[in-house]
Amino acid sequence: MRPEIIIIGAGGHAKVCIEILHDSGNEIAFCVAGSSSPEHCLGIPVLKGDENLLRLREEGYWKLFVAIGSNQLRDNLSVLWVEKGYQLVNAISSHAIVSKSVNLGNGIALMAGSAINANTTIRDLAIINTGATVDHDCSIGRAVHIAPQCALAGNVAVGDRSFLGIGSMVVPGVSIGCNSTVGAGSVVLSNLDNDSRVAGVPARNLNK
Ligand code: JB3
Repeated sequence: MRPEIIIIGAGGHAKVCIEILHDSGNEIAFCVAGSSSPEHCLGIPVLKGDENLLRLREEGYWKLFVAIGSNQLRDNLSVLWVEKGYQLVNAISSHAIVSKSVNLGNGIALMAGSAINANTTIRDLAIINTGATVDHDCSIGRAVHIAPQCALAGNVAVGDRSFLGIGSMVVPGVSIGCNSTVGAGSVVLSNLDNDSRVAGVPARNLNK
């Protein structure tokens, strides 16, 4: 079995995750990305085409990090490749502050300056991006992306694959449904259904 990590993706998100994984002592063998990708991503060779993931698995690689910002694509690719025998690792910056009572899944990215407070749950494939804060007793769903500088107060729930844009804020106790989008800089004051699209201060529904 090979100890080096395979990264899916070779774009901006992959660069940040590669640095975090390197800084925490991991070796990375290859990125696997689309046909128009560069030859290298921060010095890591890029293999083009997902057939490479099958070959690498047969060669004994098993640690995988899916470094793709799109929530739906990150979720789909993870399901596919975990079924083929890969295991998802976490990329947790040494500059993230994570309470010891936080419950973390797999395949998660916690960027520099993020802070996760007591008794919060972060499910598989979530991204808590640079400088975002998630306070006590929150529940962050699978393949959620909390963009840079967001602020979630206590007891906030965010459903699977939802996206909170840069600098958005959520007041205490609010629940955001699955597959929802909160525009940059919004302030969410009340619960949101699944598939919501909101923006503004206070956040208003864009679906209507
Ligand atoms: O906002 C911040 C701080 N970061 C954003 C991040 C969360 O999401 C960033 O600014 C971007 O908006 C986005 O970063 P990402 O996902 O790296 O986007 P991009 O630079 O477009 O790179 C996408 C990568 O995924 C490329 O290398 C594609 O080739 C690769 N890709 C897309 N589909 C795929 C597939 N790779 C594989 N192996 N298989 C696919 O199906």
